[in-house]
Amino acid sequence: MPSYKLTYFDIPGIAQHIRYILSYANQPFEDVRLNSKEWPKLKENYPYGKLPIFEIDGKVFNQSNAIARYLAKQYGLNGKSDLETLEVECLADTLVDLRNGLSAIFYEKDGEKQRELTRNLLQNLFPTYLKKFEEIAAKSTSGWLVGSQITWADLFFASSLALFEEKFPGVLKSYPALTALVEKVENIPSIKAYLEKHQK
Ligand SMILES: N[C@@H](CCC(=O)N[C@@H](CS)C(=O)NCC(=O)O)C(=O)O
Repeated sequence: MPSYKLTYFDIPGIAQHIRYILSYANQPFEDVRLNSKEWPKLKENYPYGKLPIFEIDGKVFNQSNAIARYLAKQYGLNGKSDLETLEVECLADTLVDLRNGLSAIFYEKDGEKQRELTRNLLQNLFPTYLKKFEEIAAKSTSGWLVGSQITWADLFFASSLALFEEKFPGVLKSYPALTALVEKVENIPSIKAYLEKHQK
């Protein structure tokens, strides 16, 4: 069995779904969390100066969703057909579009611009994207976003939506199907055990 090591900061951020996928599969992995205060000194040691990175038997890979897709495939979390996989990918990439609206706020140094980005996130991006995601989740008969079984899209959505709610409490309150998805994922025994150990 290969050895897996995930390196990121000590936050959910853009690595939480990778941790969820590995935990869901009961796959042992080294969960390395760097101190963000020390990051400027460490940055040059990492490809492109960015995290997360994922090591498989010492070989280094970057890009969170390339890593997530690879692992999802190993564990059968990629949809049951090519068409389902396409649905999963479309949802994941659309979620990245929304999440970029959140990260832009954290990268913006100018206070006024930051407030404008936050306004745009709360008044435009969240309502537009979450309404559509809610419709998709509400239509599901399985309780999962795509098809009849869990995919990494569910793990990606649940971890990201929980992060949105943590940053902007109440943001999910008008979206019961999305809230139910977060709860359903957080109650999967292996995910629950992971969250109890690391966060909650
Ligand atoms: N598209 C990349 C984005 C990587 C990225 O921007 N990572 C951020 C953390 S969320 C980072 O390393 N920031 C530290 C820096 O740029 O110095 C991915 O999905 O992995």
